[in-house]
Amino acid sequence: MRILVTGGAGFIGSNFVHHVLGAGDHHVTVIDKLTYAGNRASLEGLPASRLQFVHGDILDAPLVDRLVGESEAVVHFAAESHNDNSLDDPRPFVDTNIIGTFTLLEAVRRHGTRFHHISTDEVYGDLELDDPARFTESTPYNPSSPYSSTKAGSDLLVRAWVRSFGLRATLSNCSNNYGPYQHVEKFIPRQITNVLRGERPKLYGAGRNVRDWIHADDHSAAVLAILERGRLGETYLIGADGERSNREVLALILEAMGRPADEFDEVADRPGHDLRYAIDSSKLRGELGWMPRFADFSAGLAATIDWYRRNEAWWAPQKQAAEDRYRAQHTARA
Ligand code: NAD
Ligand code: TDX
Repeated sequence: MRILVTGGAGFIGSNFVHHVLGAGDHHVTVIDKLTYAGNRASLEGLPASRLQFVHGDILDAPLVDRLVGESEAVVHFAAESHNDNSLDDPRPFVDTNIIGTFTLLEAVRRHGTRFHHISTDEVYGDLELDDPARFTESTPYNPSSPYSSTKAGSDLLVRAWVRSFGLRATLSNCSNNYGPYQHVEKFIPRQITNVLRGERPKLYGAGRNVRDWIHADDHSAAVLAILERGRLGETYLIGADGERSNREVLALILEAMGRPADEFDEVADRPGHDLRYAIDSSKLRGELGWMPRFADFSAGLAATIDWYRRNEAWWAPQKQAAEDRYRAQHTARA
């Protein structure tokens, strides 16, 4: 299959490209704007005969139309993805996540191309810590942040294009990913690289917030299964039963890296910080037989720590800029 992958130089997009090119004889074209979050180095070492890289913006309608016309399927990862940045400056989130998705949908509609939309569990808002409920495909949308509201908006556009125009599309909403190639602004790589640089990890507030962690390669396998065998028009939730508080995750990182358990700072909390996310992925497992391979979170985390140790040349150029952004955000909010 000839697959157009948007945002393929980002964290999950690049993991997906590695997964797809390793899983069969698919051909992948990546379109990526190479924002601060995109990195061509994340696609190094892949077979050049089956991978084409196009440096471009998903808001560029003529370019998108041409690339969609050359593809049999589109998998849409490109987004502004970081909640903290969306609190600072929401505009790029509206542009890329909403108008960018609209631009793709219109091209896919013209060409009749199969489309898979990548989204997040954050569209459902948050849960109480002691709530036995988990998100399902029928949980009402209730996003909290500029990031999650623009992702919710993009999901609704896809659903409307399916209903109104008969688009051949599927959607997936996944929980928090971890693994190689994740930008150092995000929680797990930020703390790992802080420790590697001799700096103290930063926990927002008391660290009680719970995230439902899944390895990016398990996310990729689920997306490929939905692309190949999912029912058109359907939404699938992707999660690996990985609920942990931020404090627990940080304790695991410190332990795995041989640092004292109290060697971190509690810093100002994120405004509007969602308390807990939790995914019920029974539909995906039951219909498509998908199961996570990285069932042991501590082992997956240890492998991820090892990856950041071995790949300092990949992350070091972005570390200072990411920490400078955090400093500016904290000063602006103080
Ligand atoms: P990321 O920020 O690491 O990567 C985003 C990529 O999109 C970058 O390579 C960037 O250059 C590119 N991009 C941004 N704007 C663009 C534009 N206008 N045109 C073309 N390319 C553009 O993000 P990520 O964490 O890999 O997330 C990928 C997708 O998965 C997003 O849609 C996100 O909402 C979703 N998602 C992420 C998680 C998570 O835990 N990170 C969980 C569930 C869903
Ligand atoms: O330094 C930090 N300290 C800290 O305690 C950072 C960067 C984060 N946190 C907390 C905030 C969250 O509770 O850790 C948790 C995870 O934070 P992020 O890595 O920023 O992820 P989150 O806001 O949960 O969103 C992620 O998962 C869902 C992705 O960034 C989104 O793109 C995805 O949709």
